[in-house]
Amino acid sequence: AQRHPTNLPLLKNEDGTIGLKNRNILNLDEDVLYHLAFTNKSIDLEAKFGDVKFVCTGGTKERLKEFALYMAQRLGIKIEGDLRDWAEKSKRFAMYKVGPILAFNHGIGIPSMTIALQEVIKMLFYAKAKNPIFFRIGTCGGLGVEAGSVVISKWGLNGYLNKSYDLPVLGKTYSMPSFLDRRVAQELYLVAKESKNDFQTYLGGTMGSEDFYRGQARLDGPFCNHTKEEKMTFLKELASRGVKNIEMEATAFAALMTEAGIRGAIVCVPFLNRLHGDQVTSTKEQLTQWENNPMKVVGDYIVKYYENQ
Ligand code: R2B
Ligand code: URA
Repeated sequence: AQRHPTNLPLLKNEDGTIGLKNRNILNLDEDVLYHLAFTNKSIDLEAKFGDVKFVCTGGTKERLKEFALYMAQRLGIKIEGDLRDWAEKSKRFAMYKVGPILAFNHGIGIPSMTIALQEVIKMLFYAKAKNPIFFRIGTCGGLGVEAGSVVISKWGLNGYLNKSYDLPVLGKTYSMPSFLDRRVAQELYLVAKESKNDFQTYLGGTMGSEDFYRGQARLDGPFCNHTKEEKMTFLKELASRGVKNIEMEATAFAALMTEAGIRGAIVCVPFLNRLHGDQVTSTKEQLTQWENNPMKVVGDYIVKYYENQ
């Protein structure tokens, strides 16, 4: 595999704006951000998004809208009428902004997430946003950690047990390291501890799998070619390597943040402990309530940031 160079010069410009190394996009008259359904010319991106400081993403539109409204309330930002969905015409994704917070959904899995993420990175490049920090809030299966707790990721591990995001490019594997920003992860963990939440918070590795069923060693998919014993051996092997949870985007999120020179963090809530089963059996009400836990941790982090300004 072709290795991504780890000694990249810092991509960020001196003023904190995102520096992208792809010169091809500088030569475009107009850049169509197709999945967001706008271009760098159809919206004055610098005027509308130049002040973005925190970017939050996650699977569903509803959750990310809720996060935007939650942050408006926590930061005392008044919203008149319904919150504008900047990507409404796309139908696929939704994007909201309240004050310095940008929130968009990324769907399920690495390909959907990387499309949304790359277009938002370009958008913030055009907007000249300074030093934005990205968070993914999500759901996951826990490994030896209880449902309703919170796991902050240190790195992503792929299905071959490598800490990398491996993408076929022109017929060859392009392998990118998948470590998350250590400082933001540590700070989030400390903020969560200080907040004395009624849920536990863990810092650990995250497996980002390419499938919800066999790819996560489940026995309950329509297809299964492994035994219960093999599943348990695999999950215990993951746990012994420091993996605390399994979701479907961690490797690519970590790798693209690194490649863009942007600090990023992943904060997830386990919906079950995978050492005890495969099916998500809790009630919708319970799951919805648990989904507030990552929002609370990220919200506390952002509020603290402004308190310390
Ligand atoms: C967690 O939950 C989703 C699958 O149910 C996926 O997006 C993920 O990472
Ligand atoms: N999301 C996942 O990817 N896996 C789980 O087990 C639960 C939520």
